[in-house]
This record gives sequence, structure tokens and C-alpha cells, in this order.
Amino acid sequence: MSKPTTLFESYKLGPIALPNRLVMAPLTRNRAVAGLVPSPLAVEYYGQRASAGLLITEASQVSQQGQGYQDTPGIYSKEQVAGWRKVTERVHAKGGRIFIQLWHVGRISHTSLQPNNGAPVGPSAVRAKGKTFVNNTFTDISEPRALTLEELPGIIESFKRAAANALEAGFDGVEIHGANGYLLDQFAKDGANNRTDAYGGSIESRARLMLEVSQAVAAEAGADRTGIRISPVTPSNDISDSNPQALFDHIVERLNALKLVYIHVVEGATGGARDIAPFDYTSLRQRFHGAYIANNGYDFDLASNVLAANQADLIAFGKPFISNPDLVERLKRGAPLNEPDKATFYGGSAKGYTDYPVLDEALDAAQ
Ligand code: 8OZ
Repeated sequence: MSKPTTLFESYKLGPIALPNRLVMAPLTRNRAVAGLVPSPLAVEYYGQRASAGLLITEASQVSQQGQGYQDTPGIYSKEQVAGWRKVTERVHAKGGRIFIQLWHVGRISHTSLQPNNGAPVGPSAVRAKGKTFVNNTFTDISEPRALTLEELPGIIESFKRAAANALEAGFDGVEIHGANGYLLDQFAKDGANNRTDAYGGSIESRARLMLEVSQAVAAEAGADRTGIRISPVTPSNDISDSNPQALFDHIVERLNALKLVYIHVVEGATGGARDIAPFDYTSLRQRFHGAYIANNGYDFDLASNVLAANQADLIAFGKPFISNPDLVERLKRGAPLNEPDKATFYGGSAKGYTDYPVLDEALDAAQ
């Protein structure tokens, strides 16, 4: 390998020693089985990827109301906790570390997934343009209703219970999903939040729910085992904000005060252009004294450069981890990567999930 890199150096993430700086990003795979329990195949899938410095699971809804797509796993029932326990046991047996991503989709849902086929909930009755995948078809996102002020403690409580469940399932920590136009991002951004109460209007008020959830989850899991994912400028799920820099400078200052262990920042459009809108990520880096996980379109060179410039502590890789269970080893050796197959990203079974090959062992032996 030609280029010097610190990608394979250890890092102390709160109380947890990571053997390298590679994080497996949360990746929705829509393969949960009956009861929205993680599939037995998920045990294999996460276990295969245990050499990552840290694994973050696919987004997992904290309640039925928090679900927006078919076959995504939950972390609110006993059966789901038992299913996740098998995943954490396998990952730990393989020497890995794993956080679960706690998710509430807010308005990005469909009535057919909601309790009593009711309307999905959001900060305001503003419908997102777009589709969700339910009943094996892409379907328009439903018209949401605005959550009442009285319902918000219940939302916070659902995240707190999910964090308790995560610990019971053996996770090393939790990541709050504050990104990609889902509930907490909807409250934070003025493209989706028209409220006039304590949770709408000013930046402080719109940030309130994300920060209250963060505080409650950190109280349950420990701040040193609680991270959060944010995406200041992504247009995902029809989300927008008129002043993302001021909004996220404020949010990150407050997350720093809560002493969360990391912020996981999607730089640019999630899964797309890194330069979709101007944004100063170093401003977040300066405001937050815990770990900065950088994400979006990283490869070996960009990851190495960003680590060398001390612009991040850890780098999250998404698609490369789908197709390369041994991504750490491949990057270490400068070996070629398997290309991911988009057709098997969402739904299905072992194909495109647990069947990506590791480096040929015969080849290794010859080296
Ligand atoms: C892809 C498909 C469905 C959901 C996200 C949880 O963007 C997701 C997601 C990604 O954060």
C-alpha cells in the first residue's frame, strides 16, 4: 500500500476500544421476519462484518408508529429484543462491537403500517413528496397529522425504552437517528415544522425534541454509549431548512454539553453528492469534543486524507460494507472491492446479503 493512513489505528470511543477507524454505516435492508424481528440471516450478516471498528445496525423503529417501510426491524417488543440478542452475541463472539440505530420515521410512513391504520405523525400536517415501500410496492407517503404537545413525552419515552431494550439485547451502545428527514430532523428543520408551540419557530424550539430525546437516551444508555446521526443539508425525504448552518451549530453545541460519545455526520446528500449545498462541517467538529464520524461517499484516499487533516476521528462506509464483509482487510491490502448489487439492497433473502465473498483464502496463502 502506498499511502500512509491512520485508518487502521485503534481509537477509544468512550469506554470502548475500537481496533480501527472504520465504521459500518446504518443500512436499511428490509429483511425482518414475523413480528419485525431481525432475520436469522441478520446474525450471519452482522457477524461477517465484525472486523469493522464499529458496526451500526440498520435503522430500527422504536415503536409501531415509528415504522415507515415494510420489513424493517423493531426494538420495542420482547421478541425483537431476543432476535437482536442473537445478533449481538454473534458479533461479540467474532470479536466485534455493535450499536443499534434508534429510529422514528415521523411523517415518512403509510397508513397501512400505523396503529389502527391511522395517519403517520409529524411536527406539522405537511405531507412529504415521495414514495415509501409497503405491501411490496412503492406507494405515496400518506398525509400526516401534527403531534400534539401532550404526545411528545410519549415519543421521548419510546426512544428511552428502546435504549433500555438495546442494552438488554446486548448492544454496546445506541445511535439516535436524527438524520435523513425522519422525525427528529422533521422537527429541527423549518421545511417540515410549522409549529407555534415550544417545539416550533426558533432554532432553539425546533431543536428541542432532538435534544430532549438525546438527553433521555443518554440517561438510559449512558452518554458515553450514545451517539447521534445528523445530516444538515440532505434533501432526503423532502426535507429542507432555511439556515442549516445556524441550526446545526446550535444542535451540536448542545449535544456537546450532553457529552454524547459521537456525532455521525452525513456530509452532503445522503448516498449522493457531497457538495449539494455549502456547509462548514469543521464548525461542527470544533463545537463537539467527542468523536466525529464522517460519512458519505468516502473511499480509502478521502478517508485517509480527512483523518490526516484531523477533520474526523472515524469514517463510516455504507455501500462498500454491503458488498465487502472483509472491507477492513481489503482496504489494508489494497485489494479490489466487490461491487454492490443495488437490486438486492432492500428486501429478499441471502442473495446480496450474506453471500458476498471474502478475499480468496487460497490467494492469501500464496502471498
Ligand atoms: C433507505 C431506505 C429506507 C430507509 C435512511 C433509514 O435513509 C433510512 C433508509 C434508507 O436513514
